[in-house]
Amino acid sequence: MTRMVHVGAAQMGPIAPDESRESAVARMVELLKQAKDRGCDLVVFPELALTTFFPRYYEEDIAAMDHHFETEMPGPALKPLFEAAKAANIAFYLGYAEKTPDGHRFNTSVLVDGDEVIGKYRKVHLPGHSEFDPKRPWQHLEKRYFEPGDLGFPVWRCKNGIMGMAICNDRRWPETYRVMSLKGAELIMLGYNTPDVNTSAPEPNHLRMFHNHLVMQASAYQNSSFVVGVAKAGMEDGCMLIGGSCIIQPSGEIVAQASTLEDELITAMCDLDLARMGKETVFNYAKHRRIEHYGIIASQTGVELPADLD
Ligand code: ING
Repeated sequence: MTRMVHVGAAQMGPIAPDESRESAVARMVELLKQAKDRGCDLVVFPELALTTFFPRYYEEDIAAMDHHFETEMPGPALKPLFEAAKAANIAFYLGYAEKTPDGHRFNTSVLVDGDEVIGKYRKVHLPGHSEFDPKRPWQHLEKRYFEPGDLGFPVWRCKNGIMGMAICNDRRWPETYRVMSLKGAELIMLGYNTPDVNTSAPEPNHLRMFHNHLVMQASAYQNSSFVVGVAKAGMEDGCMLIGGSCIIQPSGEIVAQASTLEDELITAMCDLDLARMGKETVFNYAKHRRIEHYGIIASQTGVELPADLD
């Protein structure tokens, strides 16, 4: 029996700083309705899908950003989304800002199936900086508002497959996908908010989208899994965020890609057994990996020149 999953990538356009959660949720419910009409089984929403990308603003007291955080999942404003997904028998990925009861703040995603939260992930790779940087046109203060994720890279069974989650900058780090594919992941889903301009160093603009797809396509191939990348896109309070949401198959080919910078659903029928060929041949880890040579990947953080390098 083939294991087909009809996947939807629900890209969202800008969320204004003063836009309510109810408004963002209503937009997501509309995208879910479109997904239901197309027969989707799974829908992936963006990173921080309930609010504007608030790490672009500096606050001396980070508690001033607490209105952007969820203290429970689902909170009251989220109920329509959970109910619509359950009624449509659609599992979904939701990115949001999480504040735990003991006061820890994470950039988080949940995997929800049948209105149950079956999985939670907290963003490990936080880009940007923690203090105000006057040189930047916009701040990127994820290291100020969030702690690094403390859950590792878990995977879960969902819709007859083994699925994993990541968030935005995580997609640029090969370790993210490798840990999950070493646990059997066949589909890795992630949301992103990626400014169109690199505020940390001059970079030709075309590279933003090139790197966006490069890292997800290469990682889909090198880990023989589907990768679903979903943007919060468009001009948010004067800051342009790239689109380019896509569904990528284990060959590394993009099978569906968004064409707008707005709320847009793209879908693809994904045969999870397509991941099997790579896992059993070219990327048969058990047969081909030589871990005796990989040690410093996990034991060394930064670059250290070998002693014999003069
Ligand atoms: N955004 C960006 C991302 O990784 C970034 C930050 C962009 C870092 C480009 C490096 C280069 O897509 C988030 N939210 O991580």
